[in-house]
Amino acid sequence: MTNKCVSEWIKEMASLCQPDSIYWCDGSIEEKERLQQEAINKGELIELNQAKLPGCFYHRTALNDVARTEQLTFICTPDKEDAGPTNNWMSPDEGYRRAGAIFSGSMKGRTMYVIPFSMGPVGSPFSKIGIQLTDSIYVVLNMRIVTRMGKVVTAELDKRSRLLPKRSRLLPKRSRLLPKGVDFTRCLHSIADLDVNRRLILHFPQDNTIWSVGSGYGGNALLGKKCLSLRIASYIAQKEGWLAEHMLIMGIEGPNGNVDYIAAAFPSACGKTNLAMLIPPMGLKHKGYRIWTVGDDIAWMRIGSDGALWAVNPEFGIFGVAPGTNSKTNPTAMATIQSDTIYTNVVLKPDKTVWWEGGDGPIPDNGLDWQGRQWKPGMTDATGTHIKGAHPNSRFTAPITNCPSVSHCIEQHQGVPISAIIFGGRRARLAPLVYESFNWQHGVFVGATMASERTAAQYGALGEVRRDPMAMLPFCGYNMADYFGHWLKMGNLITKPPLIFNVNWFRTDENNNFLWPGYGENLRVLEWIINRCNGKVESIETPIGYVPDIKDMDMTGLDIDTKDMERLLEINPNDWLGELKSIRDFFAQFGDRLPSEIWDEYKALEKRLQRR
Ligand code: OXD
Ligand code: MN
Repeated sequence: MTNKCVSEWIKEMASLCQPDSIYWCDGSIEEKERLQQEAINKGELIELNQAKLPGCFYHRTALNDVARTEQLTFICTPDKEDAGPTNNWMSPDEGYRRAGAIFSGSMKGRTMYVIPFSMGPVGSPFSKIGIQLTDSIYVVLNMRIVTRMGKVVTAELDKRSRLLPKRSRLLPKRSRLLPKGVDFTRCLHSIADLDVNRRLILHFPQDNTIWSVGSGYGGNALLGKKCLSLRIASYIAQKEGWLAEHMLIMGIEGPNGNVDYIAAAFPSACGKTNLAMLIPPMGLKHKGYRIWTVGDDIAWMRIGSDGALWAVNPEFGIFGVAPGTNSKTNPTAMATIQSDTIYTNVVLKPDKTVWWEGGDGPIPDNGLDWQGRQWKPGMTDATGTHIKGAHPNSRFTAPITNCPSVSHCIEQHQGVPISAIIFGGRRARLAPLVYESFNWQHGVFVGATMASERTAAQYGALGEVRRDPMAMLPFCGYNMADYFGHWLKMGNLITKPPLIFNVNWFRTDENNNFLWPGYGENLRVLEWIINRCNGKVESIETPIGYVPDIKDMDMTGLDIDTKDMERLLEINPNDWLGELKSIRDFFAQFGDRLPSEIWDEYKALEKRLQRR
């Protein structure tokens, strides 16, 4: 490593955390095997049945460390207003002081692993380099899957630093005041003592720095993912003029062999991984559709020299939710996780294979649950509640290259051109199956008013709505009002903008039965969307946007009657006027900072609805 700035930063962090040793990860297979063995010896990993699941391992988290802890996640900007009302805020001084006290000596008796990683293809001028320091082998092995890491990235960082003017390579006194141009995200992570009262996930956008302490859970600890690729990247993207989004990217190869790419934002647990890996339904098979998966969670989108929007998946792996994943809901994901996968908090079967609720195969007679306790189906706790074997947020981490539908474009430095942006949420009643925005500005309003309902079966009271603009509520690294403003600005710069749509797979009838079958059948909606992008079909104008004429949707092989299709596409102006109240309350918290264009769209929608 020739970059003095990097080595001095590591020295400074090591003197804070006091590890026994420091190890630079090279990303080799030998290193992976050595670390796996060490993790097995320490009880951090269990080797799974290598005949049935080659290269697969099992991990259990601490009981209190099973999900992202949004309440302990902070944006640390000098001015609270810059974090905005939807983020937790702490001043940088307080953040460094409070987390510093927990990091202090936290790696005594441990090794500090240095992980150089690239978000995006190595060598692409659009990719961002990070270095994560961590004391967790589990984190190293997961970062190895979800990012490109090791020697190649170290070499790339050295190359970038050689290209800098000499003076900016000099080391400043305080690492967090690094000079402009030294371009890597400083990611410090320690599991410390896994005490939830000593857990903090801190982002310092001005310093290009992330400090995460006290958690080993993926979303909190794999710092290249949510922390860098969304929170820090969204801040950088605003400065540099691009978009960092919580979106899947998929290619739809049509009957003529053309591939149209779409990017789609859905709140967590609304089926992004399933959509990105969709299998065309039987009824459309004869058209020869193929789906190409570029990414299932994050999209970085830039304006290309052609004036279109081009998207890259900065990740290299999939960190997916296990429960509910099976050969019917997502056969492609099931194929993806048969090798080289780390399973976390699922059921461990006696034959050292794995299972989860809503998974494949018969329910095992017994096994060890995610807490390591003996588990049998039908067990109940003291209150009579059914005990689940797998944690509801149990996960698999798998290389995207394992995915049978992986796109050959994942290494393309400029990414793929996006024809359509899709926003979506879970709405039992309100939103139609699909509608198209009138234009970019209206599309930004559609994204900004995204919301998802909690169902009685899932989280809370039926119909309760959580507003989640662009599915970025937990991930926007700066004031969300400014984020809307940035989207609007981007619209002025993109000369060939994608069309913007909204979809809702979850509309139900009066008996709470889903009206739309979902899964592979969603391709019928995507087909209409692509046809709209290519100017092949007309649409019907409504107060909220354009909806399909039913005759333009290919329903071959799908038994759904016209009345239900009409209900799926129905727009009830009174319901929408009610929705406007919730939208207004949400927007009000941004005060004067909310761009006037968003209020213009609000008022225009209100007027169109009142006219009906
Ligand atoms: C999420 C995830 O929580 O992708 O959104 O893990
Ligand atoms: Mn996500």
